[in-house]
Amino acid sequence: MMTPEQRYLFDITGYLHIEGAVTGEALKKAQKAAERYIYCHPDERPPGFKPRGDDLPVEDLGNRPLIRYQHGFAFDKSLESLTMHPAIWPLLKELTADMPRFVSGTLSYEQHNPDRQPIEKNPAGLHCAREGRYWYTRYQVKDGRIFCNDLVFFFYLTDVNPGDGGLIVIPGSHKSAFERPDELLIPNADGIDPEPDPVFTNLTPKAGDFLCISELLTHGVLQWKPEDRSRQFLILRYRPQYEGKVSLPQEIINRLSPETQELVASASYGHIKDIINQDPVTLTA
Ligand SMILES: O=C(O)CCC(=O)C(=O)O
Ligand SMILES: [Fe+2]
Repeated sequence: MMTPEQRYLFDITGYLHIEGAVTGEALKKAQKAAERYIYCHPDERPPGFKPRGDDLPVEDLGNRPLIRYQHGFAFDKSLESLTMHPAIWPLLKELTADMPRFVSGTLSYEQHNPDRQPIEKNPAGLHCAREGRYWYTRYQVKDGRIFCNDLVFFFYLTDVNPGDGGLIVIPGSHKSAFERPDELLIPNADGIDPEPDPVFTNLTPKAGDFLCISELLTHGVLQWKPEDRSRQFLILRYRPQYEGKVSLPQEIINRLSPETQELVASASYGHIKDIINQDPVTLTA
Protein backbone atom coordinates (compact mmCIF):
# COMPACT_ATOMS: atom_id res chain seq x y z
CA MET A 1 0.00 0.00 0.00
CA MET A 2 1.01 3.58 -0.50
CA THR A 3 1.29 5.96 2.42
CA PRO A 4 -1.61 8.46 2.67
CA GLU A 5 0.82 11.20 1.63
CA GLN A 6 2.03 9.28 -1.44
CA ARG A 7 -1.55 8.47 -2.44
CA TYR A 8 -2.64 12.09 -2.06
CA LEU A 9 0.30 13.49 -4.00
CA PHE A 10 0.19 10.89 -6.77
CA ASP A 11 -3.54 11.43 -7.17
CA ILE A 12 -3.37 15.20 -7.55
CA THR A 13 -0.12 15.44 -9.54
CA GLY A 14 0.23 12.13 -11.45
CA TYR A 15 3.80 11.57 -10.29
CA LEU A 16 5.91 10.84 -7.23
CA HIS A 17 9.54 11.66 -6.52
CA ILE A 18 11.01 9.13 -4.09
CA GLU A 19 14.26 10.50 -2.76
CA GLY A 20 17.26 8.55 -1.54
CA ALA A 21 15.78 5.10 -2.21
CA VAL A 22 19.22 3.63 -2.90
CA THR A 23 22.37 4.92 -1.21
CA GLY A 24 25.94 3.94 -0.33
CA GLU A 25 27.41 0.69 -1.62
CA ALA A 26 24.16 -0.47 -3.28
CA LEU A 27 24.05 2.71 -5.35
CA LYS A 28 27.71 2.45 -6.30
CA LYS A 29 27.20 -1.15 -7.42
CA ALA A 30 24.24 -0.16 -9.61
CA GLN A 31 26.16 2.79 -11.12
CA LYS A 32 29.19 0.61 -11.87
CA ALA A 33 27.01 -2.08 -13.45
CA ALA A 34 25.35 0.50 -15.71
CA GLU A 35 28.74 1.82 -16.80
CA ARG A 36 29.95 -1.73 -17.51
CA TYR A 37 27.07 -2.13 -19.95
CA ILE A 38 27.46 1.34 -21.48
CA TYR A 39 31.22 1.06 -21.99
CA CYS A 40 31.30 -2.66 -22.86
CA HIS A 41 32.98 -3.34 -26.21
CA PRO A 42 30.26 -4.39 -28.68
CA ASP A 43 31.99 -7.76 -29.23
CA GLU A 44 32.02 -8.51 -25.52
CA ARG A 45 28.42 -7.79 -24.62
CA PRO A 46 26.60 -10.79 -23.10
CA PRO A 47 24.01 -12.32 -25.50
CA GLY A 48 20.80 -10.30 -25.72
CA PHE A 49 22.36 -6.99 -24.63
CA LYS A 50 22.75 -4.22 -27.18
CA PRO A 51 21.67 -0.63 -27.68
CA ARG A 52 18.62 -0.01 -29.81
CA GLY A 53 19.69 0.84 -33.38
CA ASP A 54 22.78 -1.30 -33.06
CA ASP A 55 22.82 -1.91 -36.80
CA LEU A 56 24.87 1.29 -37.18
CA PRO A 57 28.64 1.00 -37.78
CA VAL A 58 30.69 0.34 -34.62
CA GLU A 59 32.50 3.69 -35.00
CA ASP A 60 29.19 5.47 -34.39
CA LEU A 61 28.41 3.71 -31.14
CA GLY A 62 29.03 5.63 -27.97
CA ASN A 63 28.85 8.96 -29.78
CA ARG A 64 25.13 9.27 -30.05
CA PRO A 65 23.56 11.78 -27.68
CA LEU A 66 20.82 9.47 -26.38
CA ILE A 67 21.29 5.74 -26.31
CA ARG A 68 18.80 3.14 -25.15
CA TYR A 69 20.62 0.11 -23.77
CA GLN A 70 18.01 -2.60 -24.06
CA HIS A 71 17.21 -4.84 -21.06
CA GLY A 72 19.69 -2.90 -18.89
CA PHE A 73 17.80 -4.03 -15.76
CA ALA A 74 18.91 -7.63 -16.44
CA PHE A 75 22.60 -6.80 -16.88
CA ASP A 76 23.42 -7.16 -13.17
CA LYS A 77 21.60 -8.23 -9.96
CA SER A 78 22.13 -4.74 -8.51
CA LEU A 79 19.94 -3.38 -11.33
CA GLU A 80 17.51 -6.32 -11.47
CA SER A 81 16.67 -5.94 -7.77
CA LEU A 82 15.50 -2.37 -8.43
CA THR A 83 12.42 -3.76 -10.22
CA MET A 84 10.95 -4.72 -6.81
CA HIS A 85 12.87 -2.31 -4.60
CA PRO A 86 11.25 -1.82 -1.15
CA ALA A 87 10.81 1.91 -1.86
CA ILE A 88 8.51 1.19 -4.82
CA TRP A 89 7.12 -2.30 -4.09
CA PRO A 90 4.16 -1.13 -1.93
CA LEU A 91 3.28 1.47 -4.58
CA LEU A 92 3.50 -1.02 -7.40
CA LYS A 93 1.23 -3.41 -5.57
CA GLU A 94 -1.41 -0.77 -4.88
CA LEU A 95 -1.27 0.78 -8.35
CA THR A 96 -1.77 -2.58 -10.11
CA ALA A 97 -4.33 -3.96 -7.61
CA ASP A 98 -1.68 -6.51 -6.52
CA MET A 99 -1.35 -7.85 -10.06
CA PRO A 100 1.85 -6.34 -11.52
CA ARG A 101 3.75 -7.43 -14.61
CA PHE A 102 7.15 -5.96 -15.38
CA VAL A 103 7.23 -5.09 -19.08
CA SER A 104 10.70 -3.71 -19.82
CA GLY A 105 13.73 -2.08 -18.22
CA THR A 106 15.85 0.02 -20.56
CA LEU A 107 19.05 1.75 -19.50
CA SER A 108 19.10 5.26 -20.97
CA TYR A 109 22.22 7.29 -21.48
CA GLU A 110 22.08 10.90 -22.63
CA GLN A 111 24.94 13.24 -23.38
CA HIS A 112 24.87 16.88 -24.34
CA ASN A 113 24.10 17.07 -28.05
CA PRO A 114 25.50 20.23 -29.68
CA ASP A 115 23.81 19.28 -32.98
CA ARG A 116 20.30 19.08 -31.61
CA GLN A 117 17.98 20.61 -34.19
CA PRO A 118 15.32 23.22 -33.44
CA ILE A 119 11.75 21.91 -33.12
CA GLU A 120 9.06 24.13 -34.58
CA LYS A 121 6.17 22.45 -32.84
CA ASN A 122 5.98 20.89 -29.41
CA PRO A 123 9.41 21.75 -28.00
CA ALA A 124 10.48 19.18 -25.34
CA GLY A 125 8.38 16.60 -27.21
CA LEU A 126 5.43 16.51 -24.83
CA HIS A 127 3.57 13.19 -24.98
CA CYS A 128 1.46 10.79 -22.92
CA ALA A 129 -0.43 7.52 -23.30
CA ARG A 130 -3.68 9.32 -24.15
CA GLU A 131 -2.22 10.56 -27.44
CA GLY A 132 -2.36 7.87 -30.12
CA ARG A 133 -3.03 4.18 -29.91
CA TYR A 134 -3.02 3.90 -26.11
CA TRP A 135 -5.94 6.32 -25.64
CA TYR A 136 -7.76 3.69 -23.51
CA THR A 137 -5.11 3.80 -20.75
CA ARG A 138 -6.71 3.97 -17.33
CA TYR A 139 -6.28 5.88 -14.10
CA GLN A 140 -8.97 5.10 -11.54
CA VAL A 141 -9.71 5.21 -7.84
CA LYS A 142 -11.75 2.46 -6.18
CA ASP A 143 -12.17 1.58 -2.49
CA GLY A 144 -9.61 4.20 -1.51
CA ARG A 145 -6.91 2.75 -3.78
CA ILE A 146 -5.46 4.08 -7.02
CA PHE A 147 -5.31 1.84 -10.08
CA CYS A 148 -3.19 2.45 -13.22
CA ASN A 149 -2.63 0.13 -16.16
CA ASP A 150 0.49 1.81 -17.53
CA LEU A 151 3.19 2.80 -15.07
CA VAL A 152 6.75 4.03 -15.47
CA PHE A 153 9.36 4.14 -12.73
CA PHE A 154 12.54 6.00 -13.65
CA PHE A 155 15.51 5.08 -11.47
CA TYR A 156 18.29 7.68 -11.62
CA LEU A 157 21.93 6.59 -11.60
CA THR A 158 23.31 10.13 -11.98
CA ASP A 159 22.31 13.52 -10.55
CA VAL A 160 20.08 16.04 -12.29
CA ASN A 161 20.52 19.57 -10.96
CA PRO A 162 18.22 22.54 -11.58
CA GLY A 163 19.20 24.04 -14.94
CA ASP A 164 20.59 20.76 -16.33
CA GLY A 165 17.48 19.91 -18.39
CA GLY A 166 15.88 16.46 -18.35
CA LEU A 167 12.33 15.37 -17.62
CA ILE A 168 9.45 17.84 -17.47
CA VAL A 169 5.86 17.03 -16.49
CA ILE A 170 2.53 18.81 -16.50
CA PRO A 171 1.26 18.08 -12.98
CA GLY A 172 -2.35 16.87 -12.91
CA SER A 173 -2.45 16.12 -16.65
CA HIS A 174 -2.99 12.38 -15.97
CA LYS A 175 -6.66 13.31 -15.43
CA SER A 176 -7.00 15.56 -18.47
CA ALA A 177 -10.19 15.11 -20.48
CA PHE A 178 -9.08 17.35 -23.33
CA GLU A 179 -6.46 17.08 -26.05
CA ARG A 180 -3.26 18.98 -25.53
CA PRO A 181 -3.20 21.99 -27.87
CA ASP A 182 -0.27 21.74 -30.32
CA GLU A 183 1.04 25.17 -29.45
CA LEU A 184 0.89 24.83 -25.67
CA LEU A 185 4.59 25.57 -25.22
CA ILE A 186 6.47 28.20 -27.19
CA PRO A 187 9.99 27.47 -28.47
CA ASN A 188 12.73 29.66 -26.99
CA ALA A 189 15.24 31.65 -29.06
CA ASP A 190 17.30 28.53 -29.91
CA GLY A 191 14.11 26.77 -30.93
CA ILE A 192 15.12 23.72 -28.88
CA ASP A 193 13.62 24.06 -25.42
CA PRO A 194 10.31 25.72 -24.63
CA GLU A 195 10.18 29.15 -23.05
CA PRO A 196 9.84 28.76 -19.28
CA ASP A 197 6.17 28.31 -18.45
CA PRO A 198 4.55 27.67 -15.06
CA VAL A 199 2.45 24.89 -16.62
CA PHE A 200 5.40 22.47 -16.54
CA THR A 201 7.70 21.31 -13.79
CA ASN A 202 11.27 20.15 -14.42
CA LEU A 203 11.96 17.21 -12.11
CA THR A 204 15.51 17.06 -10.76
CA PRO A 205 16.19 13.65 -9.20
CA LYS A 206 19.54 12.79 -7.63
CA ALA A 207 21.31 9.49 -8.14
CA GLY A 208 19.45 6.87 -6.08
CA ASP A 209 16.00 8.49 -6.51
CA PHE A 210 12.96 7.04 -8.25
CA LEU A 211 10.45 9.06 -10.26
CA CYS A 212 7.12 7.32 -10.66
CA ILE A 213 4.59 8.44 -13.27
CA SER A 214 1.36 7.24 -14.77
CA GLU A 215 1.98 7.10 -18.54
CA LEU A 216 -1.15 9.27 -18.74
CA LEU A 217 0.85 12.16 -17.32
CA THR A 218 1.92 14.55 -20.07
CA HIS A 219 5.72 14.65 -20.04
CA GLY A 220 8.68 15.65 -22.20
CA VAL A 221 12.41 16.23 -22.05
CA LEU A 222 14.49 19.42 -22.01
CA GLN A 223 17.86 19.48 -23.74
CA TRP A 224 20.66 18.04 -21.58
CA LYS A 225 22.94 21.02 -20.98
CA PRO A 226 25.97 19.79 -18.98
CA GLU A 227 28.87 18.95 -21.28
CA ASP A 228 30.89 17.13 -18.62
CA ARG A 229 28.14 14.88 -17.15
CA SER A 230 25.68 12.46 -18.71
CA ARG A 231 22.14 11.56 -17.64
CA GLN A 232 21.84 7.85 -16.87
CA PHE A 233 18.64 6.20 -15.71
CA LEU A 234 16.61 3.02 -15.96
CA ILE A 235 13.13 3.14 -17.47
CA LEU A 236 11.12 0.46 -15.66
CA ARG A 237 7.67 -0.18 -17.18
CA TYR A 238 4.79 -2.08 -15.57
CA ARG A 239 1.28 -3.16 -16.54
CA PRO A 240 -1.33 -5.42 -14.97
CA GLN A 241 -0.37 -9.10 -15.33
CA TYR A 242 -3.54 -9.90 -17.32
CA GLU A 243 -2.97 -7.23 -20.03
CA GLY A 244 -0.60 -7.45 -22.97
CA LYS A 245 1.99 -10.05 -23.92
CA VAL A 246 5.46 -10.72 -22.53
CA SER A 247 7.92 -9.27 -25.04
CA LEU A 248 11.25 -9.86 -23.26
CA PRO A 249 13.49 -12.28 -25.19
CA GLN A 250 13.84 -15.73 -23.59
CA GLU A 251 17.62 -15.34 -23.26
CA ILE A 252 17.03 -12.31 -21.02
CA ILE A 253 14.30 -14.06 -18.98
CA ASN A 254 16.62 -17.05 -18.44
CA ARG A 255 19.15 -14.82 -16.64
CA LEU A 256 16.63 -13.54 -14.09
CA SER A 257 16.10 -14.75 -10.53
CA PRO A 258 12.92 -16.81 -9.93
CA GLU A 259 11.25 -13.82 -8.23
CA THR A 260 11.87 -11.55 -11.23
CA GLN A 261 10.73 -14.30 -13.59
CA GLU A 262 7.47 -14.36 -11.66
CA LEU A 263 7.23 -10.56 -11.92
CA VAL A 264 7.67 -10.55 -15.72
CA ALA A 265 5.16 -13.39 -16.27
CA SER A 266 1.62 -12.92 -17.52
CA ALA A 267 -1.12 -14.33 -15.29
CA SER A 268 -4.90 -14.36 -15.24
CA TYR A 269 -7.00 -11.79 -13.41
CA GLY A 270 -7.34 -12.74 -9.75
CA HIS A 271 -4.18 -14.85 -9.55
CA ILE A 272 -1.90 -13.59 -6.78
CA LYS A 273 1.80 -14.08 -7.49
CA ASP A 274 3.94 -15.42 -4.59
CA ILE A 275 6.09 -12.27 -4.66
CA ILE A 276 3.03 -10.18 -3.71
CA ASN A 277 3.13 -11.73 -0.24
CA GLN A 278 6.81 -10.87 0.16
CA ASP A 279 7.89 -7.46 1.41
CA PRO A 280 10.73 -6.96 0.86
CA VAL A 281 11.30 -9.32 -2.04
CA THR A 282 14.76 -10.93 -1.87
CA LEU A 283 16.21 -12.26 -5.10
CA THR A 284 17.40 -15.85 -4.73
CA ALA A 285 20.07 -17.18 -7.12
O1 LIG B 1 14.16 10.91 -21.19
C1 LIG B 1 13.29 10.94 -20.31
O2 LIG B 1 13.51 11.35 -19.16
C2 LIG B 1 11.89 10.51 -20.60
C3 LIG B 1 11.82 9.33 -21.49
C4 LIG B 1 10.42 9.08 -21.95
O3 LIG B 1 9.58 9.90 -21.84
C5 LIG B 1 10.08 7.80 -22.53
O4 LIG B 1 10.94 6.92 -22.58
O5 LIG B 1 8.93 7.64 -22.95
FE1 LIG C 1 7.58 9.00 -22.29
